[in-house]
Amino acid sequence: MYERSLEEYRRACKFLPGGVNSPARAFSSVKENPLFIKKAEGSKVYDIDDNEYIDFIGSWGPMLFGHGQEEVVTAVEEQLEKGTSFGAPTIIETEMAQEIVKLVPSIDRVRMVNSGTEATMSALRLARGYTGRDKVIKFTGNYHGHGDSFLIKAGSGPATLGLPDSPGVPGDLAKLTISVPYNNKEYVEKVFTEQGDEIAAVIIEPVAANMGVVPPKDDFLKFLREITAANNSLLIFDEVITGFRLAPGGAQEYYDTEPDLTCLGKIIGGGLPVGAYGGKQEVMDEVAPVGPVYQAGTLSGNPLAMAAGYQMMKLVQKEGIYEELAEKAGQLVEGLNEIQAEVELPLNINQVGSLVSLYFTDQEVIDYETASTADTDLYADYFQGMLQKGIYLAPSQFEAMFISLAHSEEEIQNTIKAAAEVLKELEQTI
Ligand code: HOZ
Repeated sequence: MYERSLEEYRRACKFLPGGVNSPARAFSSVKENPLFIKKAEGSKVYDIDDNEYIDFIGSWGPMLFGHGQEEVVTAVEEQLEKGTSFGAPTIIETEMAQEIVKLVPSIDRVRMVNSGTEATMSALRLARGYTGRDKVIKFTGNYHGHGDSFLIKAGSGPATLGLPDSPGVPGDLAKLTISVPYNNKEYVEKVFTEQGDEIAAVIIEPVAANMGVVPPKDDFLKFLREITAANNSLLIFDEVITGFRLAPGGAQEYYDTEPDLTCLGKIIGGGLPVGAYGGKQEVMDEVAPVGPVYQAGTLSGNPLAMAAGYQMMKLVQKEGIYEELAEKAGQLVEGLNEIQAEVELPLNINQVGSLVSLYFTDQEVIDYETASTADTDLYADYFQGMLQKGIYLAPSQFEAMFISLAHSEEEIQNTIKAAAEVLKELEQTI
């Protein structure tokens, strides 16, 4: 079924570390070899063995409207004719920025970069430059890309591979990152009481989506807003996943809490490499060339990425799309809940908007500690069973399911049916 993918994987391993360009793509934790994808369309991906799958990875988030969205493809094609990169200002950068500023109220000025990692690294440098402080609070199991200051108790690939702290991160730098349990106010308060005047920023995924999906507790984000303001620290929302996924204004609109800085990526590029960070003018004016905090990039604001992103910014303003996304995800979750009631398996489901996680644990998942109680072997079996039935899930218990507008009701029902069969088979094995 996956012969050609296996062949290509073996060849890739001779030239690429682990055969992949990002560890999250390796299927090691689900005891499989990665599929090599040849094309994608709407809600589907197709591998080089000609297998067709309903795709719930969606390129790890950007494909809010499914693959090959018409306006996005046309805009990229048109831009290709004109040139792929100039290393000079273009009008489309301003237009894109203007849309972001319009949609995300906490952003007055935005700087385009090339990835979510670059956005978070740059936002932290800016927070350090602006406050004149060095320490940062992050949350255990949150993943902010692979910048040195963030590979401390990180979720996503590091959690999947059991490498939450990476060698190569200088110990002296790692000491400046204080890792705190997600959703734990007392812990945050304690850190601020002891070291408040040294904290440049608190960075958070406002909905954690790199240890599976974990919503913030009731007023946790508002609490962070208050405690950072009281201590003259900045609040950074890493909205690389949640930006334009939960609402046009992201998680900050969804939870009505404004950060000082916001990091974006994924959806704002419609599948092209892009990232961005932005915030209030007073803070963003510290960035070069206006201010002294240096950050730059040859391909920043790349015209192809901006052309795609601009169309995405227009599309997310269509009436009713977020309701439709949540409804689709709700149908999936309703189906999974029904299965959960029927099978004797430790299962827990989290959903926020179009982000869903099925955890193999009987504990409510509220942070990394509870997420870690999930049985990753059971997830691996579930993943393999679903794959055989044509459902392409993230190859890790600690990643989200991304529902898109391209998923039809029939595909959602087929996914539920497949999950029921796989989970009932799994029940027999434990
Ligand atoms: N943030 C994504 C995983 N949660 C990125 C995928 C990758 O690291 O390749």
